[in-house]
Amino acid sequence: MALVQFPKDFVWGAATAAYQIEGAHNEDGRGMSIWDTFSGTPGKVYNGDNGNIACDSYHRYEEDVELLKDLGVRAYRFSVAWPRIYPQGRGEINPKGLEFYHKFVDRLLANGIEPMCTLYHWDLPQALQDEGGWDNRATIDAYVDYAETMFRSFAGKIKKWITFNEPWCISILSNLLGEHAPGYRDFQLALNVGHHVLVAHGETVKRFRALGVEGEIGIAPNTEWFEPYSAKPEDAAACDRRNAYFNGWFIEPLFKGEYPAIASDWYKKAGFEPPVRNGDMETIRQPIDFLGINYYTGGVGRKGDDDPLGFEAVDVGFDKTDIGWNIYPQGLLNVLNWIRNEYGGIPIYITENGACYDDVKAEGGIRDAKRIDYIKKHLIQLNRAIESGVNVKGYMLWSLMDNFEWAWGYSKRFGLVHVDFRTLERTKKDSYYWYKKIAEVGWLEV
Ligand code: JJW
Repeated sequence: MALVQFPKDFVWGAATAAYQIEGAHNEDGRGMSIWDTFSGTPGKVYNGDNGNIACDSYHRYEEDVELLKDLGVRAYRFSVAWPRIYPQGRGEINPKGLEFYHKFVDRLLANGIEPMCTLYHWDLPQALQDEGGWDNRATIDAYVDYAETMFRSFAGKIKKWITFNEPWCISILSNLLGEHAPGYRDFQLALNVGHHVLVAHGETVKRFRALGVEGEIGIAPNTEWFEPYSAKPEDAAACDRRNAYFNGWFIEPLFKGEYPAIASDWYKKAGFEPPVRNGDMETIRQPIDFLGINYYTGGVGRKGDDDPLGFEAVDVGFDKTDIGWNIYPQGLLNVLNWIRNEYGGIPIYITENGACYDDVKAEGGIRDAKRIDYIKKHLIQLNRAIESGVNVKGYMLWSLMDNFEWAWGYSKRFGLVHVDFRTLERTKKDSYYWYKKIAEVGWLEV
């Protein structure tokens, strides 16, 4: 038996996002977002599910804070619905929207839980999408103004800010693969969106500094890691391209002010380039206070001919979670080592990691041993990174509770807390009690 010990001041937390939990889609002046539109379009979301009610956290936030309090976490990562603050994306502020988040944040603070606020977790106001969304540079200005409104309104209350959740999903998944809102399939559009999101991030960091906001600001890219199937150089090169396409594209510009050549050369050959204007890359390279890392999966890959990247994943028999993703804990260590080696000692928060498993309901509880096992294995790799000197400050487990899992609707559960989506009743799973102990003592036994 060995003890895996985390630093004394390590921040244990849990995460959610507005559209996935809040519900109250048409209350108190909230405007429409692209996810209302997308989930209202037949065939886009499993079972025709939508976030109209979700976990009803808009009304049940006191109960949710109680769950966090009892869980014993020091931080809660949540997101703000932009269309609650600016129903049309810009212009008139909706005071009821601000009021809701003030009541909620006050409640967190009163319970000793530090708010970590994501400004954009995919729910773009539909009014802005109607003008082209992130393809239109005017959306950058609207976003920075929304961010400033939040900084001013929550000065002294919220001290950790995340500009964007998962730029790869905002651009590629939503505009090339068509799986998420707004659901397009156009690579040039995806590159435009990704670039404008990064510029909006940089402009927001500039505004944050100019306003002298007390606190820290960062961004939360999602990462995956692929290692080569064989020692053949072409397999290594294929994985380098895959990692550059998924991870480097959205991380390298933050630190080096350049897109990774490994990917951009490839795209250029195919006739695609990001729409970089003078000064953009300098803007994107604004120093940030921390980097958020979301990590769930990865695997093994090699050179392949069918895919535009010249890459193919190889199934080498990894166990998978119920969402079909490989369980590859060492990929988390590889991502963290890569960041440290390439970009230095930036403080890092794991802003998402967690596991999708269906319930195992049993007498007296919900026996989600597989979720516990997944989290444990990732925490061990995280500990190896910390012991190796990677500057990891905290871990925000996805998710506090089962919620609307985007294109999968309510069919995929990531929560420490089970939610019955008919009655909205919350039930603590075994993993909740297990994580509570970790958050309390700061170590685990393996
Ligand atoms: C990849 C599907 C190809 C969320 C993906 C789909 C590929 C046709 C979980 N992270 O709910 C990644 N999540 O809101 C943010 N992360 O490709 C938070 N990444 O299809 C969680 C989905 C995801 C994905 C889902």
